Amino acid sequence: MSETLHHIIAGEAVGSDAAGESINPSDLGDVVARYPKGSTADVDRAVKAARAAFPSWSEASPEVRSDVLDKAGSLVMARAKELGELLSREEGKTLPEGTGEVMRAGRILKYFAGEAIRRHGQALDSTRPGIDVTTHREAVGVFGLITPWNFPIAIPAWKAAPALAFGNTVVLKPATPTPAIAHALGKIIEEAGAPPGVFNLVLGEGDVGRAIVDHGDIDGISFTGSQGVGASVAAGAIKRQARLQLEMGGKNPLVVLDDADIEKAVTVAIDGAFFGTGQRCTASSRIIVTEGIHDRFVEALAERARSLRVGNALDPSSQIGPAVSEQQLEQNLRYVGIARDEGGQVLTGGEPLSLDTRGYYMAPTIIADTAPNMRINCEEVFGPVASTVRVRDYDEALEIANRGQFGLSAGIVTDSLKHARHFRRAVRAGMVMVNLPTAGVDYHVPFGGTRKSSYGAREQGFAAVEFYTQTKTVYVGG
Ligand code: UN1
Repeated sequence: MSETLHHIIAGEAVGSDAAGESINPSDLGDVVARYPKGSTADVDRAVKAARAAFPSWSEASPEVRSDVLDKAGSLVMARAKELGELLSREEGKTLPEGTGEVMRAGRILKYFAGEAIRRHGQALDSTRPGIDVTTHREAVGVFGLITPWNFPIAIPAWKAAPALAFGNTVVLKPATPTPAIAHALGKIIEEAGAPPGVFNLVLGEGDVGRAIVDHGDIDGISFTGSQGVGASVAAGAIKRQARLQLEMGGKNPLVVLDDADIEKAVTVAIDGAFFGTGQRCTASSRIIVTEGIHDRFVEALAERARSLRVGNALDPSSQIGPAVSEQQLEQNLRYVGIARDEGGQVLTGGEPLSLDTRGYYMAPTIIADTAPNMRINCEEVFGPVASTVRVRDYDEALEIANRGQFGLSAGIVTDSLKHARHFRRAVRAGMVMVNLPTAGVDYHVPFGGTRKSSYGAREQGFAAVEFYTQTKTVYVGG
């Protein structure tokens, strides 16, 4: 059964060309949805609708916005099974991952229902006697949200929910491979009572994103995606001085020290590297192992990787789903080839898999004996591919972990408090995980990285208020 989608503009279903197809990556014969390919004119209409809705939405009682988000969160959670299936069918993550992500989106909406009514201003003593100083958080205006396919409901939720909570209106452009689940979120936000124009959705391809970046009446842009596209979004946004937030790639190191419990280290590495088919910007893709544990750990890791069941995302026994698209699968395989040519040893995986249904399947891949500066250790693959690097000791592990252009998440597996504490302080990353996978984060705390992984204010939790509000400082004398 294939659904026909529309843009959501000013509360109306717009666009009926159904020129695009969203295909199930686990079963290429299954068309999940047909959608219209938006144009610059559709973006312009959506921005006009968002602008028109802004005054009354931003001036409404915070309770009104809180109620909409709370209800949207409840609706999302009540439909978690059905939406989780849709997500897994469209994106290819396993059913528990798909349903889990839907629940997470629901929680995010509910968290920001609370944030809407929490007091975010401050009252301070002036340095001059008899004067009061206060700061106020005001809505900014219209936000353009450009979101990726790998968390196709959680990321739209974690950008849209704070934007709406603080009184802004939005135009969302979801990633081309995953329009149906983003559309479902949009319909739920409408059903929860968001007035027409508060949440707009324009489906389509890269030119829709470009039109958002270039639109003179969009006040801020939040983007999650690749570093290359992020850089061009930044150039366009800065040219017209739009507010800007980018979440991009990672090449996240996981350090395993000699004193680590092998079982625990393998479990952490497998989760970080392969769950979600490795399609997480927070995935552990460089596993840096000290020499005392190296051989035993790498052998156990490869054995566990071989035992993972790759299959149709909708089959409950699958542990790893397919890559999202042909292009992504090709990229994964290309990087395996590059790593081989550079001298890496492919211990397991590295090949596409033919299963019962035709899909973009690939075996989880471990490439051992890699050197830190090989391309496989510098560039983001975004698939179920992890490399291992042998090091002498903690100091060398840290030095290698800190190399490269990215700095999103970094993990360490150790029982040494001394090394865990030092790593926490010395590693150059926005998020540090001790005895935990580099991926998998909470929704109520800041998310983001350093260097080329992120740009602008942090996302999520209490940090989101920075990006989605502007501060007014008020001085009152007698
Ligand atoms: C997670 O690790 O739970 O695109 C979230 C991504 C990140 C989200 C990761 N922005 O993969």
